[in-house]
Amino acid sequence: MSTRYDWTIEELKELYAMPLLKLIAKANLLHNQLHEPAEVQVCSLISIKTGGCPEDCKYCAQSSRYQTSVSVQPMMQYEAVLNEAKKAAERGATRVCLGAAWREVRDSKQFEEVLQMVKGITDLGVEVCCTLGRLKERQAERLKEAGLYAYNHNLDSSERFYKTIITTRTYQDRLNTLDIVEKANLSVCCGGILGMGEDPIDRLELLLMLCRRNPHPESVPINRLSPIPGTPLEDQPKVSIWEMIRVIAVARIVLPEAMVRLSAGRIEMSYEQQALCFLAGANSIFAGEKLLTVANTPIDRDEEMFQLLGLKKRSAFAKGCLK
Ligand code: SAM
Ligand code: DTB
Ligand code: SF4
Repeated sequence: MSTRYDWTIEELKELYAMPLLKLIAKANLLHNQLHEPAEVQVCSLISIKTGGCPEDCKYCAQSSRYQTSVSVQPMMQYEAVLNEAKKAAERGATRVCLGAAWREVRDSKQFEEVLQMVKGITDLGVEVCCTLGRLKERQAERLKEAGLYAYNHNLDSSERFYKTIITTRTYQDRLNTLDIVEKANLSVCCGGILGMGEDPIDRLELLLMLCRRNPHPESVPINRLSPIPGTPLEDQPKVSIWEMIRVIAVARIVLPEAMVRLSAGRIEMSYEQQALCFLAGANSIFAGEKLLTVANTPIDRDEEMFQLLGLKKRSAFAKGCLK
């Protein structure tokens, strides 16, 4: 099957509305053809600069607009970051994502430090991804030169719904940054969050936006909102696992070669629920005690799940799919 860039919203709606087991079967067929189904990539997050972000993303613990339990922290030191990355790699992580609560990258001493961290972690033989907010062409090139593998910049939802969640930047700003990332030959990581009060159509419009990009993003994180006390979304009801599975399956079908990452919200999922997500096409998780600021599934539970399901941890820099 050749990669398609001309999906329509009607087609996505049809997929989303399929009987669940049929939808999973369809996604699983593609997943087995294009990926090694027993393999899951383990990623690890390091929040190198936590809190105090000037943006107003309504879901985020790190926005300075909301009173959350997250306090502003100074940027982490090189050694501490490298140590965390080493520990993660020893536990089987083959991708390390460095996050900073910045609106944008500035040409500064801190950026130079990030470049050093990227170099140091890349030398450990793992894929490094950064999520630092908006960035300029030259900054993207410098990250690439330092060895950066991927850049994460989520679109989060449909353009229509995005406006109700974030007012300090536009959807178009996000798309422009994605273009800059792509131009620097960095691998694009772009996904979204479920459970912010959006309609299913918003989730599908996000997927449509992603699968109409040429090339497709190589990495698509699917987050379930982790409601943060103090943020406007603190009381959002939890999105059902069935909705999660449907989104993952549609993502697998329309973005067949991408890594689909089961991201925030895994802590509340049973092994059985996660197994269904893997069957539907998810092939990566974030492991470690914490995501950026919130608690994640305990490490020993993930080890047990890998044992029980007979999963293998994917190696670094493996080609995205078997094709
Ligand atoms: N500041 C950078 C930016 O905006 O691109 C990166 C950091 S941000 C924490 C990365 C992504 O994590 C967000 O785009 C969102 O999809 C996800 N995220 C943030 N807070 C979350 C929450 N409370 N629950 C679920 N996902 C969340
Ligand atoms: C992504 O889409 N999810 C990860 C990663 N990319 C950077 C981050 C999840 C953050 C969850 C909320 C927190 O820890 O504050
Ligand atoms: Fe800042 Fe990123 Fe959080 Fe938005 S999601 S408030 S940009 S750290």
